[in-house]
Amino acid sequence: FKVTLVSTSPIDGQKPGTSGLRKKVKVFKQPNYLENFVQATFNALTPEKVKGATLVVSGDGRYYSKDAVQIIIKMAAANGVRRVWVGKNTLMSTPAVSAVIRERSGADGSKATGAFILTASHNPGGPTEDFGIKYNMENGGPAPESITDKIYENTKTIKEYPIAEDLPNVDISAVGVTSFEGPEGKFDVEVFDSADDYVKLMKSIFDFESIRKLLSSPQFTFCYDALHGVAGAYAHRIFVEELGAQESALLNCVPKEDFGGGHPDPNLTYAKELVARMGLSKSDTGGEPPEFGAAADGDADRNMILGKRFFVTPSDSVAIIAANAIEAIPYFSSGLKGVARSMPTSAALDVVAKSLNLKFFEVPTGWKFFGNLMDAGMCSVCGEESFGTGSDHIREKDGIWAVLAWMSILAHKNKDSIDGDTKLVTVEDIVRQHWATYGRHYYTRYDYENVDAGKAKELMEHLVELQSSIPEVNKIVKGIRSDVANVSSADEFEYKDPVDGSISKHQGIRYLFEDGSRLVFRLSGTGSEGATIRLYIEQYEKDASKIERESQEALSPLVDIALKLSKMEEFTGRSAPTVIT
Ligand code: VG1
Ligand code: CO
Repeated sequence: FKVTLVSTSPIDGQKPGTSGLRKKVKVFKQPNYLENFVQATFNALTPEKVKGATLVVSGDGRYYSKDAVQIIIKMAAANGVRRVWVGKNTLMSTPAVSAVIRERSGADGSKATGAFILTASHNPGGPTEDFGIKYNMENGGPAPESITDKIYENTKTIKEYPIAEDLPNVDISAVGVTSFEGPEGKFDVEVFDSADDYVKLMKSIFDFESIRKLLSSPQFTFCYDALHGVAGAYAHRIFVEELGAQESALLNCVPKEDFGGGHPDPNLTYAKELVARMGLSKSDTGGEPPEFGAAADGDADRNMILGKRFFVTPSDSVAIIAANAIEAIPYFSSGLKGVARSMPTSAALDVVAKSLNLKFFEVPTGWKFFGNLMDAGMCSVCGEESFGTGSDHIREKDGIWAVLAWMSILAHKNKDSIDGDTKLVTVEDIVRQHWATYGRHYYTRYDYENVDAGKAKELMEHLVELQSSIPEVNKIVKGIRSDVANVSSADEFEYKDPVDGSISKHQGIRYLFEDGSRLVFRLSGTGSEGATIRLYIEQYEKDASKIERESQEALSPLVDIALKLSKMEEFTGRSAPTVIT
């Protein structure tokens, strides 16, 4: 193939957000839009990560992925990349990409040093919906801010990019290697099924035999909903073939370019079918719900964990996994190096860390901040309130890992009773037992999606301004509800990375109450249009007689305060959030 140099000019708005660049497909389809961003990324990397390197290019298979893969292959070839690894039909979950970078060796011993992940995660897909791209580094984790800042700077000055225009499109539906000869030598594209690598990794972490036994018990029933995301490409292999679950346990497990028209976000609002099956919706499906249910997002890095008629908050989930990991999961049997959560995630994990005497870290929202801690051997288990849970087996959150972690805990708790007629220890039992031991963190998140960006900014500014006088804040708070604790401090969260010393500012506005309650306000960094305001509300209850309340009811005084303090309706014109999780 030949290399052509195409001249281009900068395009506005290519700043990567919390997890890469996410825009409407029609934006990505503009001339040079994808090309500029890809070249800006190549130019942000050190030369040896490009010339002669091995790169992974794949994603959740959403609409436009097939075109994008071919463009990136041609640009990689022209930039002197030695080989590109592609998942069959462009499919590779975000955690699988991370695993492939870390674990996979090519036939000649080659290792990948980075990846372009093509996904907009939990955002809907299709011609009128979202596409996205992000770059992951040699450790398998998302590019740190130092790199994403450089990428953004490069998008503002880009003048040209090289591309191998005459390189024929590679058939990505067939496994195998295609070789080309370019000006700088050989260039290979290898298409493979990443499920093999991923299954192998999961088997090295969990005791599949004990999970198999759990699944074979007639008392234990299970349901997994991939919401037509890429998790479906792994679910059959793992849950049915390896662990013996019934085919009927899999819902929406055929990956689709448009996620079947749905919103591939595993929460109580969007995972409707699963929620109904689990007996958690008004339109109950009738039959007896399964004992355990779980769902994934588009790129399979998120998870929702459900018991029969029971919802596990993601903040509780990571705390419960951390509390049980050493006993229930072989990978952790020698101990946890530390645990970490994102700032808005509830403090349930903090309580576990304290009681087990574990190192603990609070980082800004977004998985990229956990990677440094893990690389430095300081963190084993981490999670976010946004249905993300994971460990240092890779450098991304991992939806299927979380399900296997819960299955392992269930298997462990039931190891003596599974064959007999002792009553099954359920998901709900495990959570209630956890609350009884550690106290309960009532928690909810209100999302105001697609609000006017200017108004959202004003609301945030208003909240920052208020923070200059805590007595004034308390006067307002007491005027709204006299039955809540005082606000003891308020700030904008700032993080200093303990490994590299880098500082991330403006990571969310916090109001901290004397009794441990918190209100947090953030603007989302993953939307593709307008602004999304996220409001996180949390209240800690240690008193065992008060841990059984209904969450929205327990939190209603704090919700009231948050809405009035922020003048939510005044600024946004919204009387209710779009989504409550
Ligand atoms: C959201 C979540 C954050 C998560 C991020 C990426 O970001 O809040 O916790 O890490 O999505 O998840 P934001 O900036 O919109 O609040 V995913 O599954 O999109 O890779
Ligand atoms: Co995701």
